[in-house]
Amino acid sequence: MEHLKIASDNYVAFTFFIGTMAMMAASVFFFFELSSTPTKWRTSVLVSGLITFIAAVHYYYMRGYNLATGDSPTFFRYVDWILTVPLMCVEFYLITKKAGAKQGLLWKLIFASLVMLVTGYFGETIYRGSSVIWGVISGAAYFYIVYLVWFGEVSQLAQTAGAQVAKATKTLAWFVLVGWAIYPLGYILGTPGGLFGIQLVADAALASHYMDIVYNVADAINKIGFGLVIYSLSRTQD
Ligand SMILES: *C/C=C(C)/C=C/C=C(C)/C=C/C1=C(C)CCCC1(C)C
Repeated sequence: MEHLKIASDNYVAFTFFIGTMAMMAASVFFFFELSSTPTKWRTSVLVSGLITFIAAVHYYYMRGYNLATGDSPTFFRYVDWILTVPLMCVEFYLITKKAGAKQGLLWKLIFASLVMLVTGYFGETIYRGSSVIWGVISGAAYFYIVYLVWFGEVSQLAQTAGAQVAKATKTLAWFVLVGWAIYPLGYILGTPGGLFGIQLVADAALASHYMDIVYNVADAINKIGFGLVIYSLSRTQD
């Protein structure tokens, strides 16, 4: 086996390693806490663990890929997101289900998240030259999700699902509005002319390094933080 050296100022590799470990630790935590979780919250906490577990496996691969090639693991990144973001939509559905959430709402959220991610993938890979257009379409799908969780069905249902569910949903809505908004920043930094034709980082290699750091930090906040909100909801009286 070859031993690869990591420079002490290689922050990209650093965040991939920390990301892997943090996702693993969070998964162990959520899975072990399941046995002491009230039955009605068990599926929600299980899904929190699945989200960080899927991310842990992908981070393990992304870490190795980045270490071996120095490149951005765009493919693994998007496979991870395509599996985990719909699961975050499932979380919204599960906690509002008792207040009457229909499956139609779940499909709306999942569909919007897939449009957001597939168009983002196009902009980062096959159609890099038109990353602005794809970014805008992806952004529209993102704002639709923001709308659903802040003003639409999700928020309306949460109001009638008890004080604790309402509070948790509001916190999760903040994650979507602020935490998820970090991703388009990474996209703008990493794609050519990402900000409506303005190239923020001229050096392409450097641009993709910045993008990875931004995505890695965002993933840790959004996957582990999101899961912990669900976990604390499971420890309330609601
Ligand atoms: C665990 C992973 C999560 C929560 C990933 C979320 C990803 C996004 C919210 C990505 C959004 C994007 C845009 C809104 C526009 C540019 C392209 C994307 C895909 C980076």
